[in-house]
Amino acid sequence: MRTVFSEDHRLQDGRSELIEGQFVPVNEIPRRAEIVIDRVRATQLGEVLPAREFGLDPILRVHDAGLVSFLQTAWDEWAATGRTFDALPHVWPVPGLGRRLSESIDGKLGYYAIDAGTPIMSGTWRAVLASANVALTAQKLVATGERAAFALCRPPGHHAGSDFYGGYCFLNNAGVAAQAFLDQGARRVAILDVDYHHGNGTQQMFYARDDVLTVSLHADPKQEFPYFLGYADEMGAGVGEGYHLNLPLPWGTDWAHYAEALEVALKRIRQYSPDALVISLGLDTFEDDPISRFKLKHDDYFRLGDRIAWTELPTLFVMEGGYAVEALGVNTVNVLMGFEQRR
Ligand code: 6XA
Ligand code: ZN
Repeated sequence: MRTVFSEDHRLQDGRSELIEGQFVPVNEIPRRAEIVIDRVRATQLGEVLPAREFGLDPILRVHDAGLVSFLQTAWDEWAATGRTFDALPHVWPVPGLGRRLSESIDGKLGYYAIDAGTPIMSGTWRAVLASANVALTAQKLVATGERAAFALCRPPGHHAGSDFYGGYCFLNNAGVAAQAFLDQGARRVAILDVDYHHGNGTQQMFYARDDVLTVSLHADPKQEFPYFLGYADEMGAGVGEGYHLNLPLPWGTDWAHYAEALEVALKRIRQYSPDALVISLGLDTFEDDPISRFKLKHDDYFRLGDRIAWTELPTLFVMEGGYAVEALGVNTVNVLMGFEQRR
């Protein structure tokens, strides 16, 4: 399987995020992608390709133009006020406060962000655009006949919706790629999100559609970020009703319990009979992940890859979360190797 990677990910290098009432060093660090690409190269998974450029059109197929232009100019607007620290919001338009787009950068940050954990700095836009291009480059490999490809995206994407960003995500790389499959002739695409956190952005952007099936296994939002979405009773709206499946799982979930939910997910995907499968590949289900509470082990990731290959679908893997950094390369490549060994 070939991997697509861009060095520009390093331009997203935040200083701090708000967790449990404190500003702490960010978890979503450049080293994450470096350790994964090192492991890809060490294991000879396959060739590593650079990202091609696709412009804004494929991004604007699923994202609001206002969000995209905000992300392009946010740092400059922030820096123009004389600030040198990363840009973070501190006030949000909850329903009782109305929803006007302020002229102030502070108003804009709150308008588009869902949290105070997703810093914007001078290189953010370049890193974000490169990450989407990584996904689109790998998508093209699969669309043109490769059985599978790995988009080593950073920053991740699954919390970013059509018109909001957050949860370390700015543009929804998996969503952009899914739409690209459709625009290149696919009739149906499934997205399976195995990140520890619910892929709220992915669900939101396709919620009223039946041409993209979204299936997510994640920590129960009763207990975990993003708290407001990812419940089992969210099944889609309008023609999308029945095309969105959430399988929330409790803290402490190990492979035995995870695997049961995974079978439900994979059967639903097979029944849908998509032309392509996009995997939102988060590895924060690992037992040593510092911000998560599932109990998957190194070898379980081979099993995960093997089960995904069982669908026999053209498959695009898109990197999402995972913060046990030293284990991230091994765990990621274990999934991809498990997939390769089955086919
Ligand atoms: C709250 C945690 C953000 C979750 C990021 C993630 N600051 N999403 O890994 O998949
Ligand atoms: Zn996650």
